[in-house]
Amino acid sequence: MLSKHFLFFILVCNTVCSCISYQTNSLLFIKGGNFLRGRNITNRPDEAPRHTVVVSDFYIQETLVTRKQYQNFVSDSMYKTSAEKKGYCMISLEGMKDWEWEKKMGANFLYPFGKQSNIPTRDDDPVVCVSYLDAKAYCEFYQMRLPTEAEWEYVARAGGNGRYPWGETESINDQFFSNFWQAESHTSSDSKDGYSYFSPTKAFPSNQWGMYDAIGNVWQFTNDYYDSQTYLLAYQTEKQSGIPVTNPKGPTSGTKVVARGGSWWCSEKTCKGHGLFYRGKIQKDSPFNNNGFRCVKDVNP
Ligand SMILES: [Ca+2]
Repeated sequence: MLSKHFLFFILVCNTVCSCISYQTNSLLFIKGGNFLRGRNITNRPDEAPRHTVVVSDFYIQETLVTRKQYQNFVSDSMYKTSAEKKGYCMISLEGMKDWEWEKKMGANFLYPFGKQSNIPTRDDDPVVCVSYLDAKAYCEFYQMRLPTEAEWEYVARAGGNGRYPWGETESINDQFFSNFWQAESHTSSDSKDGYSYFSPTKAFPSNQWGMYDAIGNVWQFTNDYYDSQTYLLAYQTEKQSGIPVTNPKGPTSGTKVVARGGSWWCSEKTCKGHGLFYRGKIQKDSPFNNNGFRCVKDVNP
């Protein structure tokens, strides 16, 4: 299946967006095509039924936006993030209960565990403690946008139809391909994949289309409002017209947006959402220390 697709690696800031003042991470050119979205056997109705989705050509950032890149954006734009406005970020830490969160005062994208934390962070970690609004502002500043839910999944799947880009299991022969949580609960961590918290954006191999952290590490904001009926409506449209939905953008309004892919906080035991089927949803101005993003760019803006 992969041979049907063309992947061009673009060193983009020299060729596509030379107007950008700070270099963002490289863009992958994604040749449009179609993929099967959703699954019919699931206990989550918003993942069904399975249907075909068509997307056009676009570019997508090969890695998640890093903390350093976001810091450059803030320096250049004087932008103030949701966490800075609110005075806190919602954080999780090793030792917490599985669904526990802490409203950490003073935590923001520069201090994703709070200012007194001694947990090390790196410039090439994905930026976290940013909201959807913060992610959208970043992308637009660099003449890009957030991916639609369909665009994100098309690239993350890289031609596959399973739960993960590489198959149906999180690891193969104890080799891990993404950053999730392996322990039975969050009260302890065995970090089999090498990281208790988020990992540098190229710590794990890319998927077959060159996308790093296709899933895992941090949830990824999409530009689509969440609607539990999105898949059902697309399926019905295709059934009635005989034509699959093309470049779907989700509802025109809503209270929450879609985030996909799961994060370092997710495990098989405590967050069955990690993988390529689960559709996360979050308030537009909510910052968490396991949410991040990447941007896309239209071929013909
Ligand atoms: Ca991990």
